[in-house]
Parts: sequence; structure tokens; C-alpha cells
Amino acid sequence: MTDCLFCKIVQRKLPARIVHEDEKALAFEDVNPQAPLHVLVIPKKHISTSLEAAPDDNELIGHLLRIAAGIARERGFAERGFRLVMNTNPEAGQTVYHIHLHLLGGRKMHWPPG
Ligand code: DGP
Repeated sequence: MTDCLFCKIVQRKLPARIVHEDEKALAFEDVNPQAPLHVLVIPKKHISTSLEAAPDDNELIGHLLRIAAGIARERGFAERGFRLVMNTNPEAGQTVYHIHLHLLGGRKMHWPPG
């Protein structure tokens, strides 16, 4: 999608600190980190919110989760723990309308989240 920030990162029209790439997904450091580890995992395909994910995307969504867990494990957060979040629409705080899994770790997380 031409106007989408994260599609531009996929197409290398915008810079990002990429930590993982494969045929279907990209992971990069969040520009405004909320924890010592804050990586965004996205599908290369444009899906604007979790509500637009289709049955055909089941494998892709699972793939994003496994990439995030793999990065957490590689960075040493498996035992300590980490958080995976996907905000959907304004009240949840979604600001970029291309689905992304936030991988957060390296500090004590609060529950319920703010
Ligand atoms: P959300 O609020 O859930 O839609 O999260 C969007 C995240 O994207 C937010 O944590 C900041 C991050 N972000 C926004 N613009 C950029 C960018 O240009 N580059 C990178 N690396 N992250 C961005």
C-alpha cells in the first residue's frame, strides 16, 4: 500500500534497524522503544488491523508469533519473560495501520496494562 509507513519499510523506502527478514515477514527495532527490548514483527503483506486478518492469514499470523518468540529466545528473554501485544484501533492505541506484533522485554511489565 503506497501510503503505509510499514509497507515503505518493507520496500526499503524508509530506514529501519532490521533484526529479522524472511519471505513473508520483517522484524525491526521500534523507533520509540517502551522497554529495553522493543521489536515490531510485521507481515510483508499489508493487513491494516487484526480485524482484517482472513482465514488464509492463519499461518502468517502464527509465523509472526514464532518469529517474535524466537527473537526473545535469542536475546535471552525466554526464562525472564516478555510481552507480545497487537493493538487494534484507536482505543487500544494503534497508530500505524499495518498489523504489527510488539515484542517487549527487559523490564517488569504491569498488569492490567495501561
Ligand atoms: P501502535 O501504536 O501499536 O500502532 O505501534 C506503532 C509503533 O510503531 C510505535 O511503537 C512506534 C513505531 N513506529 C512508528 N513509526 C515508526 C518508524 O518509522 N520506524 C520504526 N522503526 N518504528 C516506528
